[in-house]
Amino acid sequence: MAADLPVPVYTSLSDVYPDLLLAAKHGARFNDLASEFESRFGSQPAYIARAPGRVNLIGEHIDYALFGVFPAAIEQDILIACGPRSSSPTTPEPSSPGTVTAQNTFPKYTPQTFTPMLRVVSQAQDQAQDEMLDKDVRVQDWHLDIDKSQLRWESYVKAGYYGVLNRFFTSSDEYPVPVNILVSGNVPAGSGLSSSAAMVVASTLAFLAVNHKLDGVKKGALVQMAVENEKRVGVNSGGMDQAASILSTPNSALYITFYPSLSAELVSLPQATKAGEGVVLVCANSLVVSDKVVVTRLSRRTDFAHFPGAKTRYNLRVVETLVAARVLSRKLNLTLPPSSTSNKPPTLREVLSAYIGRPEPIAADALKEGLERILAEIHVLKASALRGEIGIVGNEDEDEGVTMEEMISASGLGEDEFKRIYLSWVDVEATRFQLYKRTKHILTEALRVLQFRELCLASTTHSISILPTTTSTSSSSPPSSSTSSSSTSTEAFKALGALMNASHDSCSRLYECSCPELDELTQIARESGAYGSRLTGAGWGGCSVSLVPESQVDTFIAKVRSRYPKFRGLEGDALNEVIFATKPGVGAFVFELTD
Ligand code: NG1
Repeated sequence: MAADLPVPVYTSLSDVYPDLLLAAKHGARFNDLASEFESRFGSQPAYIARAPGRVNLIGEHIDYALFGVFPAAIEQDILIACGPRSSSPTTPEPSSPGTVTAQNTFPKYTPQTFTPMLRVVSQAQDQAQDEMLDKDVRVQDWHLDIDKSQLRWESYVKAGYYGVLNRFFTSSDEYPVPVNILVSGNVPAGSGLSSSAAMVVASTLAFLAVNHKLDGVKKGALVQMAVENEKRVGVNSGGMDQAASILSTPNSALYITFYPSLSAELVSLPQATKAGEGVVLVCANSLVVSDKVVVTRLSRRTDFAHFPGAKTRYNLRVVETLVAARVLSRKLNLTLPPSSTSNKPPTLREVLSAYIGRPEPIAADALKEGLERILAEIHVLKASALRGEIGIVGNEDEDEGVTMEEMISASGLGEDEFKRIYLSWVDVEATRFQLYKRTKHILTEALRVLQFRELCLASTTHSISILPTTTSTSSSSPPSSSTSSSSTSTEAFKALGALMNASHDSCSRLYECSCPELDELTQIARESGAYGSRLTGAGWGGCSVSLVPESQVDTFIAKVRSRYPKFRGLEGDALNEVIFATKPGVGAFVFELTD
């Protein structure tokens, strides 16, 4: 299983990119970074850690409801060159162990120097540790100041370092080396392509490598570390972004599930039946900055007051879907596991589990069937139904939602308890809460992800499990969808495209996480030859992803460029930065420089 594979360390890029053109292109980037490092720090870097961004093909806003998602690594990545810092006239020996001098090739990110501090753990912990641990184990932990109230580029570097320090430098006679690092990369920031996860993964890898701690570190363990590390920046990330960055392999997407535990499966997109009939993913940046991005980068739990989008966007959706899960379980008389009823509110995935009534892990076919059945019952969440009005009015788009009072009453909780469970950790603002529309999006989107996976499996016949998996993700069971394995690849691509389009429409109409520009961009993409097009990531701005016939990429990009107003007049690199083709790419690795 790939989770058990070691993190790859290469000394030649042709081992990573067998395609000569690709190897040459990336070789030039690695060389440039190494030369720049040498000119800034006076010596060659020892390693370059590399972690890609990701695009989510389908499965939006359902990871926090614990439903499976379908991302893939993109070619764009973050590179971190690093080397132990030795004394020289320009860089005198630092006084403290583990001091980091961090620079970025982008001039707007100013150089930073920071030193981790050893902090004595509390008395109680101290005693407990004394009893449990050998004398030579440190009863202090490492601390780095990470400012969660601002977006600072070095916070992501520190987040990666933090985990390495506290996991690998626990012995009292071992200290991290002083390090120089130089960060570069081409994952567009704040566009839904997970530049932050790529930064944290690359940083974690760089500090492991430069401290000679990479031996024996497996990919699965690195995912867990990177998820924990990213939380240091205040992101309660579900693991989608880090798993995609680390576990991806070329030409495969990942089906990642979170319940009952994190698991991932490699699934290839359908292969072309004839040469030249394959597909690529085209990412296009709407050039609208998502307000949400700022918010989740800081924290989903604190400090929202000064980011107005938080109250009405991402965090509001999280609250609406959690409350909807409780109300639905009550309306359907479901018994939820005790663990999910008190301080940890149940998610819609847990409600579905109780509804299906089988022990977890539940296989994909049973999940699909359960989703189809429960969808026929969610009208109980409509505002009119919750108010007990006779004769349900309006279609789903017109459901007006419920007031705070109506929502509390539907939850069956007292006001204080409701606020403690659902609102004490987040600040949201709405006059109406949309329980029905949000639930309909989440459940139909979860179904679309399963259908998408099935279509891919039908045309590729096998999948590989790469983390400890549930039976639902490790099976290679034949799909039961209407597309048979004898379908042509074009039919499969059309069916995948239709699911992507339906996903976007649901995001736009039911989840209301699109924006006029993303709606326009995806519409233009569909009219310019894409099999399907949708927003990717949180939405409210950022990127779209389109499934495009490989042979038509240039025409497609030219058409989108001429029609999407914000792209008009862009040429060369400026255009390549906002719209680019990518295929599921290779996951994170370390490049070791040899003399
Ligand atoms: P982006 O904004 O693309 O990083 C965010 C969340 C994901 C997921 C998507 C919506 C973070 C770090 N990531 O993605 O977990 O919820 O929105 O599908 O907040």
